[in-house]
Amino acid sequence: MNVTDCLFCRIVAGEIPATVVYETDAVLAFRDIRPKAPVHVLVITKQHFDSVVDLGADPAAASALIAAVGEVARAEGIVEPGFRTIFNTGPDSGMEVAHVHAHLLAGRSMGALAG
Ligand code: D5M
Repeated sequence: MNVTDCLFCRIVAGEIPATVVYETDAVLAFRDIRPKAPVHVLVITKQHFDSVVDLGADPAAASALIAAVGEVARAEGIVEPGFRTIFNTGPDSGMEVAHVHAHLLAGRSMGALAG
């Protein structure tokens, strides 16, 4: 993908507004525009990776993203009672934006993934 066509690259570039809750040189976290829970934050790497599969080839970027998940969770006050973290990948997951992002969902009971 041409990164200039990537929605989240355009948010990183400041071309599209977002409600940013956390930022470092490597990552950006902002509120999801269609929240599925009282707290719904997306954590992305500023560098473009199509998915978590590609992110895994860059340990420094992967580490920065996971560290940011923890920082955002602390800042949002959701470490307790907990939160769900989701990486969608590919069409079967319902992935809409092909720029790696962790969904942080909290503020309600998520229920078990499998019964
Ligand atoms: O999730 C992509 C998520 O991105 C989806 O929950 C909506 C959200 N989204 C789309 N556009 C925006 C903007 N402009 N700001 C904030 N959030 C946005 P996926 O895992 O790809 O299905």
